[in-house]
Amino acid sequence: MQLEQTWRWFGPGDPITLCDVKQAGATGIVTALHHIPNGDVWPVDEILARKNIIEEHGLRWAVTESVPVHEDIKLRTGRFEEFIENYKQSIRNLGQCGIPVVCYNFMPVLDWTRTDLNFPMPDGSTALRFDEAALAAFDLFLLKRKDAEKDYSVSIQEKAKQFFENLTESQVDTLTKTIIAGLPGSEEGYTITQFQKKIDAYAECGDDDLRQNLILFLNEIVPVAEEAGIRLAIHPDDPPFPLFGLPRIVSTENDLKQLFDAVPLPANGLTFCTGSFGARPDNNLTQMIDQFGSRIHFIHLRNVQLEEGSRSFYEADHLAGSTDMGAVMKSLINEQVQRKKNGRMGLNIPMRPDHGHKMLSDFYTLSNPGYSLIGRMRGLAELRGLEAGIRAMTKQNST
Ligand code: CS2
Ligand code: MN
Repeated sequence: MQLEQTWRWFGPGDPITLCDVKQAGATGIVTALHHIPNGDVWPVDEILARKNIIEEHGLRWAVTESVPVHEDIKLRTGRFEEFIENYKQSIRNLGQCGIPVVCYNFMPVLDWTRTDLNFPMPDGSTALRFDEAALAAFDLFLLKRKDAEKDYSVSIQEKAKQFFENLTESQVDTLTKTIIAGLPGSEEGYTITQFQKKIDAYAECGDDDLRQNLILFLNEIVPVAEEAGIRLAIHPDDPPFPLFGLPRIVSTENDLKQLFDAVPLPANGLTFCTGSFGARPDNNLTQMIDQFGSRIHFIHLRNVQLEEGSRSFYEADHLAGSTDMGAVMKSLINEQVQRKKNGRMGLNIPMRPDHGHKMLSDFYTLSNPGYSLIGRMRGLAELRGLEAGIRAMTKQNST
C-alpha cells in the first residue's frame, strides 16, 4: 500500500519525455487530450492511442487531468445541453478504456492564475508567484474593470498603483499574458477585450447561481461516471478566493460540504490540491482530509508560502512553506489505512508533485511554467521520502 506516484505529462508535444518520467521515478501518468477542442467528445480511438504510448513505456495512465468544462455549462447558456451530453460520452469512453479517474474544475473564465512565472528564490531557482498588488494593478489600470476598486483594500490599491507606475511596456505585456493568456493545462486564453466579454457574461451569476449550475451538472454526470467505473475529482479554485468579481465555489471546507451533500454518490470526489487549499490560512488541511478523505480520488502536493497582510503567496519547496506537509501526508496515510480496513478499492490514491521550481538544467531546456523536470523530480523525491519515513515510523508499511 502506497500512494501512486504520478507525473503530469502534456502529451507527445511535452518537451519532457516519458523516458524522463520513468527516471524521475513515477509509475503513473496524468494526461489529457489537449488537442481536442473544449466541449467536443473524446473519441475512443484517440484515448486508446494515448494509452498505448504510455503503456509502451511501462507506465500507466492513472488520471485524466482535465476534461475541461465548457463555459456554456458553467453558465447554463448557449449549447450547454449538447456539451453536457458530450461530457457524458467522454466519461463513458474513458471508462471503456480503463482510465479510472477524471479531474476537472469549475472555475469561471480562468483556470489557475499567477502573476509571476519567474520569481527568484534565494537558492537561484525560480518559482511561480501570485501577487495581489500585481493582480489589482492589472484589474484597475489595464483591464479597467468597472467598480474594481471595491474588491481591494486601500493599501493594496496603493501598492498596485506604485507597482503599475514602475512597469516597463514589456513588463506590462508579460503581466497581461501571465494572467489571461492561459497557463499550462488551461484550454483557453484571451486578449483583454475577449477577457472583459467573458467576465461580463457572469454579471448576473453569483456564487449561489454557479453552485446551482455545478450541482445540476453533477446530477447528470456523476451517475454516468458511477456506471462507467470512473471517479470524478474536482480541482479546487486556484487561488481559493474570488478574482475579477467572478463567483468562486470550490475554495473552502464549507464549499466541499455543500457539493458532497448535494450529490452523495461516491464517484463525486475531489482532487485534494494542498497548494490551492493552502493559499487560504483559514483552511485547515488535515481537518479537511479527515472530513472528506473518502472523497479524495487524486492528490496534488505542493506548498505555498503565504505573505503576511495580503493574499499574495509564492510556491515554496514541497517541504517548506506554510503547509505542514508531514501532517498532510500523515492524514493521507490514515485515510488509506481506513480504506484498507473498510475493504475499499482505490487504495493507492494517485499523487503528483503539483508544480516544481525551475532549477539546475531546467534553465537550459524547455518546459511549461510550473512543470519543470528537475524541480518536479526534486519535489517527487522529497514527497516519496516523506511518505516512506512516516510509514517507517508508524509501521504503516507499503505492503
Ligand atoms: C494547475 C491546474 O494547480 C494545478 O493543478 O496546474 O492545471 C489544474 O490542475 C487544473 O486546473 C485542474 O483542472
Ligand atoms: Mn493543483
